[in-house]
Amino acid sequence: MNMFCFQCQETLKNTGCVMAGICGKSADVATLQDLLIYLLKGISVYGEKARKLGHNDEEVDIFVARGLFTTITNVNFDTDRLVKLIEQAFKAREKIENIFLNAYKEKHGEDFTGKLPEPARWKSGDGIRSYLEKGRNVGVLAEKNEDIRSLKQLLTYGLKGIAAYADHAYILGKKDDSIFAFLQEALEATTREFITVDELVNLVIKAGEMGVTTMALLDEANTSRYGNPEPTEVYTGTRAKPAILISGHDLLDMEEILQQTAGKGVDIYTHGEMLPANAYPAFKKYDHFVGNYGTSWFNQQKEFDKFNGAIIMTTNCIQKPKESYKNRIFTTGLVAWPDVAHISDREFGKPKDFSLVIEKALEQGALEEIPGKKIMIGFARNSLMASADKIISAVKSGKIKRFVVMAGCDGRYKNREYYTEVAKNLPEGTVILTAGCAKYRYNMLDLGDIDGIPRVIDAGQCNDSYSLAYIALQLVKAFEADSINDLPISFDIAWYEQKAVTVLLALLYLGVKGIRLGPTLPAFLSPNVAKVLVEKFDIKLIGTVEEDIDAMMLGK
Ligand code: SF4
Ligand code: SF3
Repeated sequence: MNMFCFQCQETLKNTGCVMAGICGKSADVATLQDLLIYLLKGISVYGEKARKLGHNDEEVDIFVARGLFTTITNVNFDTDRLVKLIEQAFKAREKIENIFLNAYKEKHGEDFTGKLPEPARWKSGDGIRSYLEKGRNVGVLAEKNEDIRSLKQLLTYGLKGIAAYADHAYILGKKDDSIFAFLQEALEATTREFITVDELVNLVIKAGEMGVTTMALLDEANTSRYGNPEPTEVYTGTRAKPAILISGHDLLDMEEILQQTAGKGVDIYTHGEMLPANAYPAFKKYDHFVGNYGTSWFNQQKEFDKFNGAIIMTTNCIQKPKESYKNRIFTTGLVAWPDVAHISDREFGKPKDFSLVIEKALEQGALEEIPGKKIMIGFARNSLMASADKIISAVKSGKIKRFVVMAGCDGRYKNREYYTEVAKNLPEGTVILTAGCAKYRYNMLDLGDIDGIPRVIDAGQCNDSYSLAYIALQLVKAFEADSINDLPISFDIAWYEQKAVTVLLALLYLGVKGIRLGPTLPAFLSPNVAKVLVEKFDIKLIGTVEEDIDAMMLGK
């Protein structure tokens, strides 16, 4: 075994990647990521203690969040960058250790002499060799108790999603200290030798609560800066002009690229999870913002190969670039692939400099013109609320019989055809609510509308699942129901990476029962932990299309 990782839905044989990742992650990258997480735990040991004494350090707080985000599936594949992050982690640990020790001495009048867990103490030899050696012993399997391991990983993956959303909000100038505090409280808890199953379950539910808080914060960050998404028809073809394709979730990158390309004769298209950018008023005003090209992440090799322009990846999910486009794809932010040009971070108060990407787009010349259809997007919280009366009366009159939430991620395997078939075969009177890249399984189908309400309501990125939860809670009020479970809503969620774990935990925290999850249950759920989730929340694995549709229509 060279490595062990089972954090995503496509893990080898639904047990764990052991030689290299199915995602393309090398054993070294996986091992360095394990060491980085280990050091983040060490930082959090001090961070949590310092906070209890009224101290924290914002640089350390955001470093912990970014460290977690870096290890999400399909973000960072570059050993050099991970080595740098590990070096920074040692520095951050030292910084927060000193803050804690000083605060302790100030409060107690003596030095701290308590015992600290190993991640807070371990010192390395220099360089990658010693990192790899240590990383091999501190990964997932270091925890021997299967159920504790399962809960610790479920918690850690929930934290990764929270961290990613918190970082997106932070980049846009919004922060909430309770989120940073929780990331460190929970990471510290995973270092405790005698932590119980109950304590971990409570932390997992709290991660769901913090997931809601963080998605709400990001929603506020996005909408306060770019306006509320509006129902928008998005063109999916291409025009014969030089162009840049933007993928990922980072809206500030989107904004800056639109600004820097204005009047340069370069068109802008979104890909994957950037599609929702087309619905924001602040972006729609640009004439050179043409629409969306392509589908979800796993099709990128095929789709980028055919897209003749420059491409930029702002968050996950990057795949191994093919030679045909390796010289015209760029990464930025936390995304990294060895030997792929990287656009550096912002210097304080200044935008990123995307001129290399723009030059590349111009150098490439015009795209081939390919006609495409138009798809409707932009049904986030605000625009859904604007149609609330219409939706409520359609439910009361029986025209809408059921909502099916089909949010989450897309993935490469054939069993995901299930979601296309469910969408195609749901009876009239059903409305699909979606967010995340899962939508690409059915957003090109012509499913029509119900009195002007589209049968696929697309709220946006995976973090915009917040809008779906928000609207469900508004319907609870409108129908004077006791909970979401009393509404005609079913949940048929697709997961792939760790942000979807956060969304799932958020739904559990909101009390949603009977969620269908697929295309497989997470490999990191031990039989006992899976049993708890089934007993407490009635979570179920997807079945056949027919059985599931019949059951959902009966509210089961
Ligand atoms: Fe395997 Fe997924 Fe981990 Fe990649 S992220 S190594 S595919 S489990
Ligand atoms: Fe998709 Fe990667 Fe999860 Fe944000 S782009 S949903 S998989």
